[in-house]
Parts: sequence; C-alpha cells; structure tokens
Amino acid sequence: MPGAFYITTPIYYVNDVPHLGHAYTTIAADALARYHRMRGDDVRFLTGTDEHGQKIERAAAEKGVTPQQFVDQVSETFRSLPAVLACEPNDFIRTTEARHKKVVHELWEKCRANGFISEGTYAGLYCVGCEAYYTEKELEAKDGAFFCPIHKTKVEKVEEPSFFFDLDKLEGQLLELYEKNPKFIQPESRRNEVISFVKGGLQKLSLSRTSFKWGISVPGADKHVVYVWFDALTNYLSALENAADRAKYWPESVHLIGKDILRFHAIYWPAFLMAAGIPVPKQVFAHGWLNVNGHKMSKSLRNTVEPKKLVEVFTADVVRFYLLREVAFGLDGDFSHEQLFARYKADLADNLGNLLNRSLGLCAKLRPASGGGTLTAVDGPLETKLADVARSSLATVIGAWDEIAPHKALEAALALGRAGNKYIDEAAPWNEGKKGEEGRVRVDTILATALETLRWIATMLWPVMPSVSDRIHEQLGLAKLAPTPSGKSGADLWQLIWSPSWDAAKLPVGTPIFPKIEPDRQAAILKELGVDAALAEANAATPAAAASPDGTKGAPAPKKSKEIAPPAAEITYEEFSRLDLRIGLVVSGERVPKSDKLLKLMVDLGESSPRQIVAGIGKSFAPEALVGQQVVVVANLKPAKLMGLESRGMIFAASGEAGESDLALLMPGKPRAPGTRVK
Ligand code: ME8
Repeated sequence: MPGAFYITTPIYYVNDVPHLGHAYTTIAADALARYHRMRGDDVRFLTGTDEHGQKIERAAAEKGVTPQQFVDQVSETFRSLPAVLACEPNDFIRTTEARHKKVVHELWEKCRANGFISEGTYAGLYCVGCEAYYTEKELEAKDGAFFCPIHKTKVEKVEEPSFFFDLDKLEGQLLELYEKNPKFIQPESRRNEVISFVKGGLQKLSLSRTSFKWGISVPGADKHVVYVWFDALTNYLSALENAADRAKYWPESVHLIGKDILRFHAIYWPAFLMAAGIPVPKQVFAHGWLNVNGHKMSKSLRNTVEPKKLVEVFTADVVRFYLLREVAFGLDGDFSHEQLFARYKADLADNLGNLLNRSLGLCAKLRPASGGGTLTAVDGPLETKLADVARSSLATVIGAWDEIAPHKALEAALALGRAGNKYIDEAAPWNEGKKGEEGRVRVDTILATALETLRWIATMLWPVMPSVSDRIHEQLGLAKLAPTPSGKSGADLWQLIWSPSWDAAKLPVGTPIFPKIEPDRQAAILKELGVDAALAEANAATPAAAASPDGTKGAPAPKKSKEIAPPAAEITYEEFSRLDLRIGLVVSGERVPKSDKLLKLMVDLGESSPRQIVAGIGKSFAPEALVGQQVVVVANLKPAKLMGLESRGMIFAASGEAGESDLALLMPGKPRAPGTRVK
C-alpha cells in the first residue's frame, strides 16, 4: 500500500562551501526518495542550510561581511548542489526564513508551557565547530587543555546566563522509545551506542546563549538566542508549514544523517518533541564517514573533494553509483579516485555495459530490425534459471532499500548483470543461428531473454542512476520509467513481470553507455581534477580501498603488538600451492541462531551457485555489513559442520588487540571477479 514518506538530510552549516561528504548524504536521501516514488508513495524530500550560531557569526566576521550577507551567499552554493548531483528535493529550507523562526518560537513556547524550560547560568566547555557542550571526559586532554574529538580544536570555557531544558526528566521516556521502536535508531550498532549513553544519565541542557547575537531570539527574552541545535532540528517541522502537509508527512519521517550528529537527532530531537507533546519521527538513520585516505573528509582537515568537478568528469550517475556501491551504508568508507576508476571498469563497463552492448550487437547481427515479427522466448532450462535469478535479485533490491542498504541493492542488480552475461556465454546465440528453424527459435529466445534482463536491471538502477536507466530504456525502445510525483500516490513500479517479448521491427539500437576509460584518458582525468599524482599513487597503494565492514578502513596502522608469535615451521612451495585461495563476494549473510560468534554467509566464488561458509567473525561484523564485500577464501578446505551447518571454505581475517571482537578482513585492493585465484 503506498503511503506518505518524508525523507530529510541534515541542514548543512554555511561556514564553508559543500564537499563530497555533504553530497554523500544528499545522494543517499535522493536515491531513497526515488525508491519510494517508484513504490507509488507520496514522497517529500527536504534539504537546506543551518545558518545561525557562533560558528557562522565568526566565519562572516573573518570575511568582513555581515552574517546575513554571508549566509545568503553560501546558502546558494548548497541550494544549487542537489541539481548537480541529479537530486530532486521538494523543498530547501533556510533557518533564517520567517516560516522557520515562527515554528522555533512555537516549539519553545510549548516546551516552556509544559514545564521543561527554566532559567539559570551555564558554566562549561563548548566546541564552536560542533556547536555542542562537552564534559571533560568526552574530550581529548593535552597539556592541561581540552580538545574536540571531532575537530581537534581547543574547546572554549563558557559561563553565561542561560535557559535550560530538562533533558534529565525524559531519560525514562527516551529509553522506552528506543525499546518499543527498535528501528527508531539505525543501524543497530548506533542504536546500542545511544542507549548506553542515555543509560549513563542525562543532564540538563543549556538551551540559549547570551554571548553572541546571531540566532533566533528567545520569545520574551531578547538577550538570549535559541541554542543553535534547538533551532536547527526544528527545520524538519517548519518545512511542513501548512497544516495539510504536517498532517500528511509528520511523523512519517526518516532523518538521514552522518554519525557525527546522531546524539542531537536521537536524543535531543525526540526529547524536545516529547516535551512539546508532538509525535517523534519514525526513524533516524546515521551513516558513516566518507574518509580520504582514512581521515574524515572535512573542511577543517582541508582534505575535501569537490563534487561539481567530479560530476563534470564522471557524470552524476556514476558518482552516485560509486558512492553508494563502494561504502556499506552505515559504516565508514574511503573515497579514492583509483577505486572510482576500478569500480567503473569492473561494475559498469565490464558488467552492465558489456551486457547491454553485446545484447544490442547480437540483435543487430542475428535479428536485424528489418526481419520483423515478434521476438518471444520459448523457455528452456537456462532461461528458467535466469528468470529465477532476476526474481530473487528484485526481491533483494526491494528488501535492501527497505532497510536503507543501497550497497546491497546495487550488488543485487550487478549480480543479475553477471548472470545475464553468463547466460549469453552459455546460450551462445552465435552458434544457434546456423541451425535452421530450431536455431532461429533459440536465437529469438536468447535475444528476448537478454533484453528482458536489461529491462529489469534498468528498473533496479533507477533510484541510483536515473539517467542511465532512462538511456537503457531508450536503447531498448521502451518508455522511461515515470514514478509517482510528490503530492500523489501511484502505481508500484517494482511489480515487474518477467515477459520476454519484443517487436522485432523496433529492435534496439544504441551507443555504449559506459565506454572504456583507457590509461591515457585516466591520467588526463586525474590531471583535470587536479589530483596530485602522488596522492593518486598513495590511494592506489592503500590496501583494500573498499570500505571495511568494521568502518576502520584507512585508519593509521596500529602499533606493533608486543607479542608477535614467531613464524610456524617452514613449508615448501608445493605444500603452499595445495592451498586454493580465491576471491569471494559475499552475497548474503545472517547470524547463526544461538551463537554470538558464527555468521552464515553465502559467498560467490564464480561457481554455479554461491557457497555456504560459516565464519566465526560475528563479534566483529554485522552480517549485513559484509554483503557486497570481497573477501579471500580458502576454497579447498574440507567441508566441516559448525552448529549443524555445513561450511565449505574459510574466510581470512586478522585479529587486533581485542581478539575476536576486533577482526580485520583480508580484502583485495581493487575489485576482482569472484573466483579469481589468489597467489
Ligand atoms: O552538522 N562523510 O552540519 P554540517 C560523510 N548543521 N558525511 C559527511 C561528511 C563526511 N566526511 N562530512 C559531512 C551540521 N557529512 C548541522 C546539522 S541538522 C538539524 C543540523 C554530512 O555542515 C553528514 O550528513 O557539519 C553530516 O552529518 C553532515 O554532512 C554534517 O553537516
């Protein structure tokens, strides 16, 4: 049943221009919005800018302009970003707008009327970068001073008159919210983090500032400006300014954010709403950080990647694909230009592009449009098998979007691409053409089946690569998908029916969508992007540039453990070569019931079907985080039974200081075809 779906990004600070980290959240939100539009849901997608607070006031002063001039200027760079990224928000809210101020005042008044706001004096530590209060134990101490764990800057001592919010009164109610709504905070690991923080005890929160001016004044107390997080979080409500929208979209909201601002969204925001007697949102989903060589991409660390330039070179669809495919959503991941080229080649050019080009090429050669008639499939075993893969891929795609796991959705679409290519290899239409009437039926069957596979893949890709999907539809001679526009509910486009039948007179024509990028061109692109050759090399040398499922990818190497065991007894090369090591792709995973350690994984080793491997890595990894990851597998280990389940292989991992709870998986530095031998 279609329903209302309200998706939001954080509203971004305008103290500097947008970078790829901001683009990442906006792209993920847009893809999710598109998935829901395809389902026929009435979608509202909101983004915007956070324009008040001490940080902005200082940034404006540094530029020698008024805060208003400053925010007007920078906000525009954020407003124009979504279109560059092929994102289509329905609204862009600025916290300096009148519609927003009005709702902030209303929320404040409600909290005060219900007895949650009182007056006093605040004395403590404040990070202007985070616009957040900290206790000493949350900070990094050095030479008698305290530093923000995120910005690495010295925090400031603040002492000023302030209004306070009784956050402590809501501890029980918050814990009940998390308990009764297990999906309120996602992913699971973040939920646990928040629960233990709240269980550790909440303190009253300073809700206004008096030592600077740039903010929304407190109703009835002009000397105070509203604490910038109370102001900012309210944007999610103030953008639904008319009553009909409020009734329709609230509280059907999913707040997509980075893990840096989880506490504000998962504790403060529901607490403010509870105090005001307003329903809390449906979900807060915190994704991980996009790192550059292991460090969070951020303005203060000066390691940002500029999204516009990247899109000019690669197109928005490819950048969207790379970011959502590369990083297991929810965990940290590394951005590298090298890896972007590698994904482009392996997933887009060699898999999807190849399937499209060879299918169209075979149509032109074996069944030119002038031949007329209808291409229908008379199913044999190969066709039935492929249709089954298509149906199960589609179910995986839908399930993955429902749990906000774009990387899994993309992997399922790519798996169908691989199956399609394999199908053409096995069905070998080039041989059938020579076999008279029977052969002609087979040729029609194979071509119709290949085209149908492409139609399904193009549908699955639309949320992430809308233009590519449109172009594939066009090349197949089909109308583009037309998902439900906002404000309406409509048809569910995910209800695909496998029907390989094509009018031969309208057989597809087209040019390659993912042309090969030769090394010369690659070097020229890197130059165009201003990527320092040394940086590119460093990226290439970074092992497993893909996101690590435990989110620690690229972190500085830990110090040598004190007790490194001496090497085991020597073996000969012959003995070593008896080991058959292969690249495996994790296609699905679940926990083994009653075990906190064992995971049951299905791993594609390029064989006719994925293998079941039971791995003792469950204390370090959530099974869903492994899906889409490439691992190294001992492929010729004698099958064993673990808790009654057959395991056909072993996955390589290295333990850290915390043993089984701190494993690092061995992964290839670039994507490799499943089954590739490791020597
Ligand atoms: O926090 N990796 O604004 P902000 C992944 N105004 N995501 C990143 C990222 C990175 N390296 N860098 C930024 C604020 N982001 C507040 C929010 S909401 C009511 C107020 C994304 O400009 C990510 O979504 O610092 C992160 O949470 C957000 O940008 C922070 O943006």
